[in-house]
Amino acid sequence: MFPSRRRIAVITAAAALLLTPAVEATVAAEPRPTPEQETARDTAIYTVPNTDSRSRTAIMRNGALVLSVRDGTATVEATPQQAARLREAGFELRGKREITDALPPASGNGLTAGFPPQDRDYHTYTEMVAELGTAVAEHPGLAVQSSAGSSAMGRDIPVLKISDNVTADENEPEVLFTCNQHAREHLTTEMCLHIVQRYTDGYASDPAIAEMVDTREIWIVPMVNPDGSVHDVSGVTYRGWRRNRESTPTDLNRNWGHKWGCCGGSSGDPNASTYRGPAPFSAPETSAIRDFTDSRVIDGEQQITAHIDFHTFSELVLWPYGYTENNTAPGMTREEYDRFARTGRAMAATNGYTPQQSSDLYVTDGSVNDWMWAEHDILSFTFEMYPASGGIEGFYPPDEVIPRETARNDAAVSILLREAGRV
Ligand code: 0X9
Ligand code: CA
Ligand code: CA
Ligand code: CA
Ligand code: ZN
Repeated sequence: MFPSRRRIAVITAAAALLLTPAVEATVAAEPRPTPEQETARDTAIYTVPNTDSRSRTAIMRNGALVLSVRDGTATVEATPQQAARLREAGFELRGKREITDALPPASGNGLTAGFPPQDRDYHTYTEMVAELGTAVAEHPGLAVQSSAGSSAMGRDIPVLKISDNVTADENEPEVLFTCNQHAREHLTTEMCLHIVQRYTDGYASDPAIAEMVDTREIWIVPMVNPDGSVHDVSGVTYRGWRRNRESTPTDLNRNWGHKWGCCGGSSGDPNASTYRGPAPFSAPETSAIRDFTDSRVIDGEQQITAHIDFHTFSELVLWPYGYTENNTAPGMTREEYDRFARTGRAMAATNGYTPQQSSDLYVTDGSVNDWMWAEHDILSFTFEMYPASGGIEGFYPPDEVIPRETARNDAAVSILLREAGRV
């Protein structure tokens, strides 16, 4: 069923492009980051041996970014200033590789956006929208599209709902999947589209899928950060872009409102890739998902009980809190922590990822999971997808891995849907 769907989607997307030739250019006219902010241009990748969660948090506090960790050796992305600060602080930075030398070729020219021919199975923003349209057209009784709001540059942020009696709001546990908060993490958009496909195309033939669709309401946001995602694929190489595209770009996963900026887990430097923004929810993309989530409070009760925010990469299952290394904290009892750990470990046992509290990696404040849990008691996880480790190329695995690496999370997603019913 998928190949024909894919063909239809490609045709629809092509038609959409023909009909609206100036869309990218018009939309792109709004906020303009400064030239230095166009690419992660002057950043380089290093390895730093013998790190632990404390020292990785110190690395992040300097505005640098830990991309992955293997046996204590961290792969770190840093500007020259950040690298100098880290060395002054006593870190050993090895094996410098300029990011511009490592970014794989894309096919854009700054105005048009798209994946290069060898990565054509990845969906651009336009193709993602077409794919959702196809899912609704093929399954009008199971799927409805709505909007969470608009990005900084005015792009719609689509939300797909999947359930039986989908146009009605039934009294069923609701589950949220979000993808692509970080622009360059394109495999996550494919993960969300895979979930769409699995719970629509799979309904007629798979009784376990049908049971979940009948007893849950599933919300899917394939691209939380459409501007960043389009920007990342609009150059002659991939740009290694992480943040949104406000005039001063914000790291969306440091912009959420619980304990925002509290604990050295984000940066106040507008040039840092973990810049938290000027205020909690200052970014239109985070405030759109916040408003959508708030809108699921009905008669004083949040309907969404479970959530996964997909990222790449490192093959991890992470749970809150991210802002503190303590397991328990205000709003997180021992029992609640144990439920996170138990569910996280059960999911990780199915996909081979490493399960841990998110601050075991490094401290993050203003992340989505902390807000979802603290504000709404939503069982909220981060999945860091394939690959397990690597440098900047880890964000750009060949499109051949998409089917395997998205299906790899099927059992984990099933576990979360089941757990969502235990409240
Ligand atoms: O730093 C992040 O935002 C995530 N890693 S990434 O390499 N994709 O940027 C990890 C976030 C995990 N933190 C929490 N869930 N609190
Ligand atoms: Ca390929
Ligand atoms: Ca239903
Ligand atoms: Ca409902
Ligand atoms: Zn990410």
